[in-house]
Amino acid sequence: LEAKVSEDDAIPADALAEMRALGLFGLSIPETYGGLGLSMEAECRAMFEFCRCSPAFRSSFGTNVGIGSQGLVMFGTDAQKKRWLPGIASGEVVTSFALTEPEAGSDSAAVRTKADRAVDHYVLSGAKRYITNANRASLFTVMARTDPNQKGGAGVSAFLVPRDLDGVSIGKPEKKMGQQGAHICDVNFDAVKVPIENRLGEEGQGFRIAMQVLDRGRLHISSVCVGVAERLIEECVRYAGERKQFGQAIANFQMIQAMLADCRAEANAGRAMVIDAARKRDAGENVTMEAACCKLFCSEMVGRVADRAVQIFGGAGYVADHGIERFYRDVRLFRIYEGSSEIQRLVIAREMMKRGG
Ligand code: COS
Repeated sequence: LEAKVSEDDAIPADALAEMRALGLFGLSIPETYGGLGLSMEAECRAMFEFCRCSPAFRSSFGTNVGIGSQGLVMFGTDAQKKRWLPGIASGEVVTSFALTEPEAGSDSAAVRTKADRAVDHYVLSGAKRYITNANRASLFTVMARTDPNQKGGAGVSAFLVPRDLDGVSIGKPEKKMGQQGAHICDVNFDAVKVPIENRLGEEGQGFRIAMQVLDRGRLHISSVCVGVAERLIEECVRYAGERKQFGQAIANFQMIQAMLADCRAEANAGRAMVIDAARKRDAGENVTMEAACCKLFCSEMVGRVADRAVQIFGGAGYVADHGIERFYRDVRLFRIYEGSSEIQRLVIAREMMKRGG
């Protein structure tokens, strides 16, 4: 289906239904609420396997498993969890994470969307940008400023905002470089009345909630990068064995072998890093630095693997028929979303200063 999904910019409804039936939307949702309740390590291992296909498929359930649900899983009240998690786990409710704004990308503490407190609700106003799955979502986790006197993260709170509240509107999906079939849109809030019981955590905790959700999300994305790298390596080994030049398979040439070997060594390193960090998170350790290391290394690693894949396939890698150029475009996003490589380096260095190494 990969070529069709890319061509149509949509995943067919029956494939989505099959993914729901497999439990993919609820991998990380606790079993009490109808999910599979996988550990971080198990979730990452599932992604190593699942992501041997076009990343657009993962994106369809990725927000439910990760950034769209984990604020609720980690910081929600029992009532909030009972209300929403079963629908998220089954895939009936698609979730989305609304942090980024036109003027708040890497500097995510600069959000301007505001939530003014009234008697029994907040009035939410502002604009969010490049929000994954916004066009399919029925529930948003929204970070908004509740204290205009606090400039940074301290004035930000998190809210669970159902799509059907008056004043919520969604822009058209953006035309993108890759990952067709996965959509990002603007989301606008025009004086939306959000009930007080929809606030996630306390007032002023929203930025920290977002950061903790992203720590986890960055591990998830790293495992996605490993899965995609495995697929590309498989394609490269197959093609290098089949393609003949100078009277023999190009796999016999040492310059091709060097590229294959570099791909294998780096993918293995990425896999080992992810498993190690996931195990630490499962053991209750703080993995802010480890998750950022994984995201930095794995997203750059899959970029190098995709680049070598185009080189090994040569002209065939550049034309659309083999799908290699599609992966080359798809993987570029991994170095940008859920924190760019530059932000990962910054997070790593800050944690090193705190930990003394
Ligand atoms: N876990 C828990 N708390 C965290 C945290 C984490 N991972 N990261 C930061 N915090 C806390 C800090 O401890 C600090 O708390 P105090 O004010 O009590 O000291 C507070 O949050 C503010 O942190 P900091 O001063 O580090 O914030 P900065 O504005 O300097 O920004 C970066 C931090 C740049 C790391 C953050 O804005 C970031 O990750 N940006 C990228 C965002 C991103 O990934 N966007 C992608 C879109 S979402 S798909």
